[in-house]
Amino acid sequence: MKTSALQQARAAYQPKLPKALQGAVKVQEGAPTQSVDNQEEIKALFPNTYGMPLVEFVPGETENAKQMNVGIILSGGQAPGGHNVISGLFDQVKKLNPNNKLYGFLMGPGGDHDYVEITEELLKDYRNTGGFDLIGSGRTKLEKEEQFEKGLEIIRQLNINAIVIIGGDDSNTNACVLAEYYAAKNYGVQVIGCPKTIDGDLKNSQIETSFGFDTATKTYSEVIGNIERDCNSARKYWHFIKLMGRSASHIALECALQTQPNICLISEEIEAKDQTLNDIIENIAEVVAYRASQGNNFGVVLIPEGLVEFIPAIGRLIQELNDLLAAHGADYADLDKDAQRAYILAHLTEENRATFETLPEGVARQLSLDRDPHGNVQVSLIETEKLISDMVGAKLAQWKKEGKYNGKFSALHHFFGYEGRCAAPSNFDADYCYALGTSAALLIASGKTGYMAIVKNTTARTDEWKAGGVPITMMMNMERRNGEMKPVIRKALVELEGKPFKAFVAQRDQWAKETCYVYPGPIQYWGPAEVCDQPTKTLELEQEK
Ligand code: FBP
Repeated sequence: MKTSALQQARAAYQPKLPKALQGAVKVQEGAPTQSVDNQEEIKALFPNTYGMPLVEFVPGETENAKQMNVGIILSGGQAPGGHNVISGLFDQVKKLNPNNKLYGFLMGPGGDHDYVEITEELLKDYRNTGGFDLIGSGRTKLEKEEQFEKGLEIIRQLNINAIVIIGGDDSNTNACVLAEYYAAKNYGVQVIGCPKTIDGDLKNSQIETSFGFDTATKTYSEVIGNIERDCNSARKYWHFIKLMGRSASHIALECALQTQPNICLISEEIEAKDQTLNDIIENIAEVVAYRASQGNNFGVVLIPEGLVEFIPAIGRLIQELNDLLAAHGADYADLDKDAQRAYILAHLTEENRATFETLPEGVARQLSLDRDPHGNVQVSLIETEKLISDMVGAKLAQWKKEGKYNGKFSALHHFFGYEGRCAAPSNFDADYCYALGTSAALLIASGKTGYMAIVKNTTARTDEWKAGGVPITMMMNMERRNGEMKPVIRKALVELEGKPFKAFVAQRDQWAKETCYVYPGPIQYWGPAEVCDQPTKTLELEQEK
């Protein structure tokens, strides 16, 4: 593979490991755990993997690990650092026993069981790089018994003892279902998860952050900062920037804390305040009008991609559409576009029909298309940034007629998502992922299944980080998916009582009126720790003692 000079220099970077993982380790077990909610239901669904203790790795005598072969699967959207999870896993598996083997399953959970053996020769060009291209990824949902049984054929053929699934909340939920199934059948195959997603919504009392969030938000913040500087130089455009993140607004919030834009919408706040689309538009238009009155016909607005789902009236509509598509998906799929719209209008309740009819056709259509394999609306495909700016433009035009506004409004649109998902991992993500991979190997060696690898204390120096595992059932509750109640890992949305949101609220009025842009610049790999090794502001604020 041809590699760039930066990649070659970066390949030589040896990720820093927590002290506890540097030498021989032993497992320290805590007390039995409970799921975050619906304990009786979750316990009944996971009789073999419920209630297990938290584990931490501490320096000590490693028990003689038996020889093991491990399979690894990347699941869902790319996130910077995936290759370092594989590197950490590979190095630790080989350290435990050079005869151990690591197999990478190609193109994710739906990949027909094609595989490659991971060797040092193969891995060397991928260490500390972004992307998942070493083995590829996919969004197939692993949930059916026949998939589990089919998987077992290749597992037996390669004599695999454990599978590591690197994914977000949905993929780790499925990892747990698979762990339970193999445990119930006594197949002797362990399943370990790893917390991945740029969205930052896989976090809780045990998982401080999901990997990739750090690099992705720093990458977006660099570009937002560049746009702000352009905006502040030309002084003639309003930039509407949609940011990935699926339902949660963590990415938008983190980028706002880093770049101080004029406006950042937070979906969770909009839902809590029961705001309508019109409320949102008026709020933005007021800021535009105020800035225009000061001679500033420019600005930057950040929009989380999941926004529409959180506008309560649209959220209720999506819920009903989800149930409708789950129940009648087959009849509906065969209809043409116009007939689909008519079908939906005929089946919706009155309130939701009224909401559906007020939406621009493109948005309404997107809400009524197929969900992803996990039942999510594909929010990255909805052009919310255009919807919002068009409506703001219309509101300002109306105010102009009424003599309430006399500025110029020229809007530009951007969507940042894919640009950051495969960026070369920051030092934080490179180290964090390597430690997660190392922990996953140690969880396997200590016979665990149904656990997710975790690394904590991540705002301290790397050598003070703590590594271990959390039973996946501990993070579960029951939620409605595709029209049915299912056990799932609870998604972490932005907490309105949390410190990151409060820090944003304390400053946003000033950012709206004045021009307070901050230009973070590109991720740095070499140089002083305060430039190269800083975690996200979200993590710093959340972990502040
Ligand atoms: P994961 O939840 O799988 O980590 O994916 C994150 C994400 O980047 C979301 O932010 C975005 O909505 C979605 O993937 C886009 O999906 P796709 O890659 O299928 O276009």
